[in-house]
Amino acid sequence: MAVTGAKEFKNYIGGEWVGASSGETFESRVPATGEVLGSFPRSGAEDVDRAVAAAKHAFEEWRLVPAPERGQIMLRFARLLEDEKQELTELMSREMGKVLAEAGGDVQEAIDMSVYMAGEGRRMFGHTTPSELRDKFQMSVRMPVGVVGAITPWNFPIAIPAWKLAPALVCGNTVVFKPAEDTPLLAERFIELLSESGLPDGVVNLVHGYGEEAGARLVRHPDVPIITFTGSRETGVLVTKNAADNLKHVHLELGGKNGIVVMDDADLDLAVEGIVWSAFGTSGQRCTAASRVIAHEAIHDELQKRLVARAEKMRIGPGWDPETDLGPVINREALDKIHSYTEIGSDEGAKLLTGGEIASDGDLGKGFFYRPTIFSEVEPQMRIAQEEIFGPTTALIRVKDFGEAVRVTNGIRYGLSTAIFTRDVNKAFRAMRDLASGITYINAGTTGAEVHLPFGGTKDTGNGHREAGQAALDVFTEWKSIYVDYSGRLQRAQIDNVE
Ligand code: UN1
Repeated sequence: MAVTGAKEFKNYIGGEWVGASSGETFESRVPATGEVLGSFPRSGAEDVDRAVAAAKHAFEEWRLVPAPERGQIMLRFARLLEDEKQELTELMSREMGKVLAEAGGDVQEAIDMSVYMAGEGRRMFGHTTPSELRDKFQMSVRMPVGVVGAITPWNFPIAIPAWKLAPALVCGNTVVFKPAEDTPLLAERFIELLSESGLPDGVVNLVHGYGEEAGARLVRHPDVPIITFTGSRETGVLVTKNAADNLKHVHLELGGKNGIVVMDDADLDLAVEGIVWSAFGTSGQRCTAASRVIAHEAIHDELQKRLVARAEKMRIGPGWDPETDLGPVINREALDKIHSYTEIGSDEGAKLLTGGEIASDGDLGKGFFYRPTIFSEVEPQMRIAQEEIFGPTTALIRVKDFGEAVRVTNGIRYGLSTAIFTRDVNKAFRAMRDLASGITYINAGTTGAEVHLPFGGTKDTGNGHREAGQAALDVFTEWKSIYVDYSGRLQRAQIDNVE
């Protein structure tokens, strides 16, 4: 793939490509090699303010565009993404680092979400309901809220912006988008295609920069009534606090410490496939990644043996190489954090079975590569079993029975995704009921959510909202109840129909 070189990219505000008012920039680098992909505006409050003003202005007209027409634009966007899928996939394998198959899946998820939300343009159902009074009609309808501030992470650089922007726009909101500073080039391509699909100027605005600068201003801006944020728990708390002064709607998708239960009656081959895919896919950098395996004692040792054998066969390399199983992690800071958890786990008394080191042979030394890492003899309260590592590290915890498996799986602060491998239908149904998470998989790993079901988690994974599916509409609209009295006289609810 052609390298873009150190080209300078811009923000997109009110339909124009403009630099940061400070003139400052930051660089995007390839995590596999360190090569520079381009430089981007390091935006500050002034740039955010201009973008919000453009979005606020555009809202007045956009909210009046019929929703099916807004949906049509989303459908065109989906088609443009389809046309550019190969290019975006290759670019993602460079800028974010994930392997080609997964990068293609990321783009596909954005296509699927855009198609789904295009259809919402013709649904977006409200309710009609009888009145307690004669000659009176009533209904509830969904109304757009205004300017949405969307702050997205680097791990799904095309899919997550689509999860947020597609429903926000179809619902009639306008958007100021602050993408992760690790994947700005993909965000820029995303916005180029979105604007090409026919959105009027100002409906979508892109402001590059750092969370503490551009992101913080967006969160505090009084003309931005909704913030949708995907990222760490710590930042989610900060976003909530800073948005509180303006009583904003805050939609959060935060961390996970997802567990896969493997019962004594499980299909072990299938369980191994599911664990390897969920623990090491995307180098463990999914909030749905399986960073704990809760194994029944009867199959624990056999499972451990097979997992280690599989992990040791994984080929580490750049994402764009079709031979690669495990790509780099996003940056130096992430690599250091992941490695620090190997030290923490060993100090806590867990047993390092494989991996646990930075991979730096040959060209790998230029990038940020970590070997797939498995710990055993992990106790449920250890930090490696409680804290989100966001890397290719998983912890095996031994349990005696189903009850203990459920207690251990649930014994964490997060509640995003859980999974169980079992052939016992009774245990499967109990797991569906008892595993405390927004998503539960039966006989599959913890990753791989589809776009038309609610996505999100319980406990510290969020604040009760869900994205994707119909649930996304609840984030991006407000209900309005409308009463129409055609009796020609003043009828008083709760009074005139009471004898
Ligand atoms: C995330 O890691 O933030 O279910 C999203 C999955 C993907 C989405 C993950 N469809 O793993």
